[in-house]
Amino acid sequence: MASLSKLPFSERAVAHPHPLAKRLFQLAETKKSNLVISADLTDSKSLLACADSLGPYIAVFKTHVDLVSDFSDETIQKLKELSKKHNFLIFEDRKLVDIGNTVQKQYHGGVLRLSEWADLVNLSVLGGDGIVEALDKTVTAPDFPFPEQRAFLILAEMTSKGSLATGSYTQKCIDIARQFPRSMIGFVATRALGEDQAAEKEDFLVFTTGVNLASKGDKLGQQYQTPASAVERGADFIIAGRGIYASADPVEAAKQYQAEGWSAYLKRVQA
Ligand code: S5P
Repeated sequence: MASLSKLPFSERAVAHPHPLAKRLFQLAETKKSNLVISADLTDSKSLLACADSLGPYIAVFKTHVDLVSDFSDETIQKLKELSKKHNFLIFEDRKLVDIGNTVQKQYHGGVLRLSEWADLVNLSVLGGDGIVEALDKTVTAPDFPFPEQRAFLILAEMTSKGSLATGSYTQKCIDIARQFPRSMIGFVATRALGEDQAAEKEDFLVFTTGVNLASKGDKLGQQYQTPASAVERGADFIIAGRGIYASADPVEAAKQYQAEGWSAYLKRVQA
């Protein structure tokens, strides 16, 4: 079958079985943005100011709320309001990795109450598929308060030097995701995954981190590519952090990443 990443988001929105994926494709198309800001800021005021100023240019706002020193219910309340105001999804980059019973409690309840506000959360399958089954059960339970409004991404590759998430591990991520289409909608990866073996109607979303226009990497092992190269390799959504929020003019930088990411996407779907 034709590679799904060559189809426009509008068509993928119609065909996708998961309501949250549909919503994301639609809002990306409306805003002409496949940009995710990785807002790794360490206080609520900066985090919320970032969401408000960059909100018009992004499809998804990615958080690490455990970095936020004064994180509180109010932070979340305000972030949710901004996600409505600017029409973006919230992705908590929590990288859940534990036995099923533990992650259920970390995701639904606990101090972070992720299920109440994070449209997307990612996880690692280091411990096998029990974590996936547990989270799938949580969000598909008849009494889950946000039915079909929550989904997960599997961390199938990493951008850091020496990453062990390669080869058969990455393949296993694809195999596991295929078993849980009601909750696993895609991957954090550096390229399109599984398309060569894709089953009819399968459409995993690919989020690619390590995107930066000005740098090739940092001193702690991070490795970067540009928005265009990420999209050419199969990224549907590009994730940029310091390249935007640490630049001299974050709004201008966000506009530039948005424009480059979107034009690379258009080039891909029009090829
Ligand atoms: O492989 C990965 C996966 C993730 S989620 N490499 C990454 O860098 N990340 C995250 O993306 C990382 O935790 C950080 O939040 C962001 C990259 O930030 P930047 O400032 O280097 O763009």
